[in-house]
Amino acid sequence: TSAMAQTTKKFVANYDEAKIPAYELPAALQTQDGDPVETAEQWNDRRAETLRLFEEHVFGIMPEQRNIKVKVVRSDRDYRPGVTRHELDVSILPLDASSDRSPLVVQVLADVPQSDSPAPAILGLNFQGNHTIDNDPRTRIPSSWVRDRRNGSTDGNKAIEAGRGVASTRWPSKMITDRGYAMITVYYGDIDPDFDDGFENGVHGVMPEFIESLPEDHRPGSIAGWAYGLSCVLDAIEQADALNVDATKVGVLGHSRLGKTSLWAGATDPRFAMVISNDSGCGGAALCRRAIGETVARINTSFPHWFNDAYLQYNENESALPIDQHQLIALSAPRAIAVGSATQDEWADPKGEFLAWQAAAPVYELLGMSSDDVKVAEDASMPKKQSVINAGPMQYHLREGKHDLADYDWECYLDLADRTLQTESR
Ligand code: GTR
Repeated sequence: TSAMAQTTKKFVANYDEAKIPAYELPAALQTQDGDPVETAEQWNDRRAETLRLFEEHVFGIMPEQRNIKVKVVRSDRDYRPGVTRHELDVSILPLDASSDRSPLVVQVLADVPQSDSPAPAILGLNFQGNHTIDNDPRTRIPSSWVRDRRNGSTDGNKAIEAGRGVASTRWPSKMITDRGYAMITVYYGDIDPDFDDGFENGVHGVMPEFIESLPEDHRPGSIAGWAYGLSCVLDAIEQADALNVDATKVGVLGHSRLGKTSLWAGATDPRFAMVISNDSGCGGAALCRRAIGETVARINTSFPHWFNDAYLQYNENESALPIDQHQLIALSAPRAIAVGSATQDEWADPKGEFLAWQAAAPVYELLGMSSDDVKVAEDASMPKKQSVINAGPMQYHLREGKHDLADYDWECYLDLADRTLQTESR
């Protein structure tokens, strides 16, 4: 019976390069009408077109307007010598100022090196709560939904004391502030809970009129919601002088589903000076058309709420997509971009991430990357483990090890920040 066929059809991931279907990537530098894109000005239009394609076919649409309020709720000077730990509340308010709907309150943690001049920063969402980044007993524990970890660090879907510090290896705050950067982090579930809630909760819940005004296929999934939240946090960084962070030098970082999110945040918000994708894989930096490891069909089955409904039509039909992921990377041009992969992370297709990074280089070239740097990017082959390719504002690295955000990854990202975010004033 067909019911039988459905229940027995299991997804088996392909990891064999020889079984990758023949494919051709969409040209980043050609309009949908087939016109070549040869100048920076023409790229402006092509960029807008590309952004719209990702909104309509992949992530969904969020409003251009944002309305936030920021309050500093804690400033712990010399949390470590020379570093202030701040906690902020960022309220995401309804777009219509006359609405009486309650705002969504997002908790931000920021470790900022003390200095006369505002610090550059790396902003990244975390998976388990700000209290999980170290053992600080004062850090607030989120009251929003968390994934039940079944390991004592949560109580069902509630975050608890026992979770303090459990994610500390991913957030090497001392390394970051020693190098002169602020580390700013937010629990992603404060912005939108990571389950299919039909737009009820989180940031979608603040703007029901907007969401209902969109065609159903274009309504925003969670990745679009999380990325919008990151823009709201950047608004807060701009507004909160007490933080002493330079909002023009903020890199946005994310791991895995949150790496998909940082790429989309970098695409939708050009104020992010640097964009960092760590092991982002399918829907992030990895080319969809290779269909190796996690595929569009698989991700739409496990996590349909991350994307819009239009994305479903590309299940086992990747070549029908009007874009591929090199164009998501290219939307960050000419800003600094880092793509990091890990050797044992085949599910995220390290090679597909590398090829997408490489295929974005022509857009960087059009926007001024030097021909020497273009040559480095275009001539490179997949690097060996624990090595880095630097081509102007573009960086790719392959870490040895599993799907994770590790010190080596951070070192690579901070090196790129040193090359691209720092100025004489510091
Ligand atoms: C996996 C998912 C990946 C990646 C990962 C993560 O289950 O298949 O796309 O996003 O979760 O976010 O850790």
